Amino acid sequence: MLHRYEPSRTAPYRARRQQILETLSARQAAALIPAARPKARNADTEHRYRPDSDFWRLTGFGEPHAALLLLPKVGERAARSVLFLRPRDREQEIWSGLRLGVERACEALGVDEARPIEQLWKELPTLLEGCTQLCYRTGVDAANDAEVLATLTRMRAKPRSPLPWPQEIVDTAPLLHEARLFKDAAELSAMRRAAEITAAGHAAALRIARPGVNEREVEARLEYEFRRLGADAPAYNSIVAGGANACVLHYVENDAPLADGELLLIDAGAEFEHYACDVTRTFPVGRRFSAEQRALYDVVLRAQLAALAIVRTGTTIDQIHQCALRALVEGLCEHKLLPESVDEALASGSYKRFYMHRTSHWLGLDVHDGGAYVRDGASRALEPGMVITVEPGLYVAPDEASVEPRWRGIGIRIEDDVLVTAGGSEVLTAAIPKQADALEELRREALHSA
Ligand SMILES: [Mn+2]
Repeated sequence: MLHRYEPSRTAPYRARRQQILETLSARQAAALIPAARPKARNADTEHRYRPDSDFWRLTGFGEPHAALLLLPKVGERAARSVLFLRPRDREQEIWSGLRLGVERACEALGVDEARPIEQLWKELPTLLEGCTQLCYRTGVDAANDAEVLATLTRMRAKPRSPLPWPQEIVDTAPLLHEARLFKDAAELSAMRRAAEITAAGHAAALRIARPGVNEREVEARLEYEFRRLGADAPAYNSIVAGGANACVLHYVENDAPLADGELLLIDAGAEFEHYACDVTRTFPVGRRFSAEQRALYDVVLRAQLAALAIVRTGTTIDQIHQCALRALVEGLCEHKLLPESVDEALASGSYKRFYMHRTSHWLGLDVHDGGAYVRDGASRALEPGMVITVEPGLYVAPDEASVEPRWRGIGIRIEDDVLVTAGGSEVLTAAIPKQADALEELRREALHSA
């Protein structure tokens, strides 16, 4: 158990805490970041535990029933990190697994102090003395919210205390999520591993997909590969959508048989050390794309490559979207799915019946990672260390009456993850094939070996 907490691995977490502590000291603010609470699935069964992303990024500690308190420099007292966690308990550990425990926490995690979680609310008022702000995210956990309010109310009731107390509760998200936008070396290494595992999963899925196989078998094969290679879990519910199911953007039933002549859209990514990968590929269930499938596939791929080509420092998230969108609309007009001109379609928004989502989102600990997309009222410019997805698609609903029947029921999305670097960008998921000819070749091989 303790191998999870090698002291040699604490450096990145310590550096991230240090960065936040400096900001907090400048504001005379403390930050309280609770661990996620285990969630019931049904009756007395819980979902598999997944740490809160903010808590994990600052601690690397994966147990529930814990909280990180970051305290600013106050007078002579240095800034410090205090971890509240469950004490060792032999009887409990027999049922639910070994605990790190209070005694070992400082060495294992590099925090300055460790205390039993049972003491958190009792000791918090004393620890917060001298702080004028408390950074804490309300609305996530009602029980914690009530305790935080009670704590501040208790402190307010001691008006003769010589030290100030927090008179403001400030959302932690702007502080912590802004930091999360810029990935450090350890984070990038986890994201690269998540991308490798995801590539293996997609390759395995491509090998077993064929007419008659159920979407759920493809899902299971993909996720088998994720887990086999060390992923925590899929980073989000895998989408394995044959044929017109791909026109449902968040299709997760994954329970229909695949049919020859249809496409299969797979949107699935591994989570490694709690960092997400997010990839979509679309390929024929049989050996070949039909003429219509190929025409739209090439439009989406062209749009994706055009958008990927402009990812660099200074490009805005909106420019990436506009670039992909224009290429998609050009293709829709070229193939007469839209009757008007490209500029008319862009102005009227008529394309939205085929492309109704945005092109990019931040990626990191959360698949739709935190962090502001808009700054000073304008779309934000990319900077080195940021990771985004680029994922244009086209979806022609099976009942789309405005187009010829031969186009209906085709859903295509192509999605990669891109790191913005000092010199340009790096596609983290480039190893997963997406050229139409390469996909047909892989399909021939897969079906041949059947
Ligand atoms: Mn995505």
